Amino acid sequence: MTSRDAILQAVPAVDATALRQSDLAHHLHPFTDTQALAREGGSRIITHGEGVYIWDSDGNRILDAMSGLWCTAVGYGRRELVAAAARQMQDLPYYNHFFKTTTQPAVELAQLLCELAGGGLEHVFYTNSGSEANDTIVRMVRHYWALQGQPQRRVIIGRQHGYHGSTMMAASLSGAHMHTQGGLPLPDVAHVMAPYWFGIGRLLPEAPDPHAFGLLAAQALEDKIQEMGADRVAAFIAEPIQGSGGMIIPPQSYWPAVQDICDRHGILLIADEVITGFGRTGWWFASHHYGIRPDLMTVAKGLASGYMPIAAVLVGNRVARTLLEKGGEFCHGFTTSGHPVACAVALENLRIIQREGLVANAREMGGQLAGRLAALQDHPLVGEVRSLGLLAAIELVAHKNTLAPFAEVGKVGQRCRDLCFEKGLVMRAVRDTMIMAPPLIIEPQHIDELLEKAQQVLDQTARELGVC
Ligand code: PXG
Repeated sequence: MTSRDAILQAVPAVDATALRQSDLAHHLHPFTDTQALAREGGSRIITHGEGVYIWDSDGNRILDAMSGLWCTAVGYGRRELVAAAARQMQDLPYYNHFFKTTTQPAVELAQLLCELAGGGLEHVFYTNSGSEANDTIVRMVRHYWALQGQPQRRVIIGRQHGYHGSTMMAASLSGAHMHTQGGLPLPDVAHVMAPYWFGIGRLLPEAPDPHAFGLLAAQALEDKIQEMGADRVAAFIAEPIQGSGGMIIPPQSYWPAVQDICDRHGILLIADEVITGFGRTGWWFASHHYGIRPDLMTVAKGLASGYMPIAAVLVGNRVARTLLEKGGEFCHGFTTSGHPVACAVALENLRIIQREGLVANAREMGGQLAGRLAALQDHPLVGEVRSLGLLAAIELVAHKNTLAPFAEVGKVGQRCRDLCFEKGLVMRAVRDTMIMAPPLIIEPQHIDELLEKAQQVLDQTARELGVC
């Protein structure tokens, strides 16, 4: 019996129709229009996964080129992670780290995280989600500046198209698309443009090429700092590559210029590596690739490959020393911060990434993915393809010659996304950009399957639009 058959046998049969009805009746989904979902008959029920594949309740096998939600670095069905969780649950299913207590997995994981990150990031604060981690950072850096005798340094600068989470502060730090509900953004948050060449820079006469645009986008940060007053700005937060904003890979000129601006103004640089961390770009962290020296870093998702909810703030020496030496008690923490089972699973997950050389695999497979994507460049719907490691995007355009976007933004992307699912492939649409972030365990035959299916879906979308 293959391991897949064993899994299928172990999966209890579900009454899909009843489950879907109950889901519609009782389960409020994130970022979902329930009325529209009901019209389509409800949610697809995902029953199990193995390797790079997931299965739905109709028995369809689907290549998950999004790693769930950018999470499953080591793929689905890893027995080592199940064993690590079971062991820890047996020994100590829960304890907290509040009142002079600690647990072994939390300590070991913190040490490993600091070793992997390097660059003076030598302290770890645990949270349960990336959103909580970014909220934590804001409290931490404002406390840091108060301890430095500069309590007026409260402003955090984020970027348009940024995504830092859904809690009040994390959503405030995110781009304007996250401010339409709930009375956001909170005060003392500002935003600058994204280094998005295809979507923005290409259309600006003052930016003749990506290099010049990278410098211009960095200059927008300097301008904003001057506008706010440098002595009021606490930190700049940014994803090295903007993931859910549309896989925005900045021009090479961008990050060195941003680093220089933060250094010159003494502003803390926060790298949100929730998506880009743990090998996704072919480097342990995208900061290593770009030469970014963050003062603080947020990690989540790939940290435990999504098997457990866990995230962390990695704190550099500049901030940590002040907090430790002068800060007293940091009045912040969650009941399940550094949950021992989540830490044990994360630890084993990182050891798998190390043991199996998955960072190198991401780089190698990323090279193959880039090569295969380049062949799509001639497709009548494709305006641009771009990738770094196992992060990739295909920009769909209405007019190949002018690269003009579709009049109704997002409709074609959604259609393309739905067709992908029908063909047995998960890609995600951001506006009309198709994005992918497959598991780091991906092999050449999966890249072939991914690109064949993507090609078929693009062809069908083009046929429906009457463009080929
Ligand atoms: N930072 C980044 C860069 C993220 O991508 C968060 C923080 C927040 O993490 P939590 O664990 O609080 O969700 C994220 C999350 C999407 C999508 O559709 C992306 C995320 C979450 C939900 C949907 O691409 N990223």
